[in-house]
Amino acid sequence: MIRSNSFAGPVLLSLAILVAAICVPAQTRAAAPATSAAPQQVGAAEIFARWDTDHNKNLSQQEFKAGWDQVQANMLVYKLHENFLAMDANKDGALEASEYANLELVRKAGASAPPMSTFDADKSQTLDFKEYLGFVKAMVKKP
Ligand SMILES: [Ca+2]
Ligand SMILES: [Ca+2]
Ligand SMILES: [Ca+2]
Repeated sequence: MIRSNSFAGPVLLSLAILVAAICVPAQTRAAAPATSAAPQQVGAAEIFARWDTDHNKNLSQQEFKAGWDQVQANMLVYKLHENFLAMDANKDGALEASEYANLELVRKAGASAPPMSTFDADKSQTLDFKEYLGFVKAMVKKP
């Protein structure tokens, strides 16, 4: 039973589903010492417990925000990864110059877009996902 303040209820439940979908629960599963029955259910209760960092069975606004921010961050990485895969036209797991040039952020920036080499940390002439994240971070940073 979740009977805390306004945040709980259906919102939390849909969040739980969202989080369960995003986070591969490998770590949590390894940590949990095999609770007899359903081993792979990441339920609302578990999410709640994870977010309730001071374990008072109540989500403070701060705890909620921290948890929510995490979800947002996960979502963002998830979306960026989808975008990365979509832009990887030849499906080799990296973006080369021609694919880089097609990125929306690059096209929008036009002539002022930094060359791909700026973000190619390992000088492979391609951007892997990690380098791509660096690129996105740099490009969306508001001046
Ligand atoms: Ca709490
Ligand atoms: Ca590619
Ligand atoms: Ca690279």
